[in-house]
Amino acid sequence: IEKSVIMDEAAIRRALTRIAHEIIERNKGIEDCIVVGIKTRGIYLAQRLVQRIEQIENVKVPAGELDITFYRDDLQHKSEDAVLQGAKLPANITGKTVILVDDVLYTGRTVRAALDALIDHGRPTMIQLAVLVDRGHRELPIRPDYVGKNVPTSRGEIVAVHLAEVDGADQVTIQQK
Ligand code: 3GP
Ligand code: 5GP
Ligand code: MG
Repeated sequence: IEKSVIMDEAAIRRALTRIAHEIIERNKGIEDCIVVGIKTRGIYLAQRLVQRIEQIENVKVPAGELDITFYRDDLQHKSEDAVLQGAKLPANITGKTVILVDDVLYTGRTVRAALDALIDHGRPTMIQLAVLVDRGHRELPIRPDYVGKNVPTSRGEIVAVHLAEVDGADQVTIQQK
């Protein structure tokens, strides 16, 4: 099977540094912002963004986590509903800007479930979305505010995101299913 590297360690590092700056610029600082990572790899990407933003702005940034899974636990989830499994969110998200972070944006169903969970929890002033890879094929009217890399894919391809914290090294690859 042919597998090609679409982001190496440096590309991931630069994309996250750029997104950190974009987040700060868009929000005119980072006051009243919370960074929330989605399940496995989104959580580590969120942590890395928080580190960079804290370095640049010299303030503490609150972080949170959401665990969203599909009813049917396979990778051909296409149209299954995404549901919340668990959440670790700051006590009060009302009046805050929540920046959701995920590794790959595909149909948008995961983000929709994340929006549900956030809105159950309080009333954020604004919710923004940051993803490392947007691979297209949206099934819902959801778009990211910050994108590491736009990767046009066919439905038969798989984008594999490897992060040092989970996989031992940073790399994004694309391959046929
Ligand atoms: P993640 O938890 O870090 O996001 O869904 C479990 C893992 O399988 C995900 O890791 C994701 O990287 C990977 N994966 C690859 N292709 C798909 C897909 O089409 N759908 C889902 N839900 N996960 C996929
Ligand atoms: P969506 O709900 O937008 O279809 O899919 C988003 C979630 O599913 C992300 O959290 C992501 O981990 C996972 N996902 C969907 N497609 C892919 C893919 O091609 N590669 C990887 N790594 N994850 C995917
Ligand atoms: Mg993910």
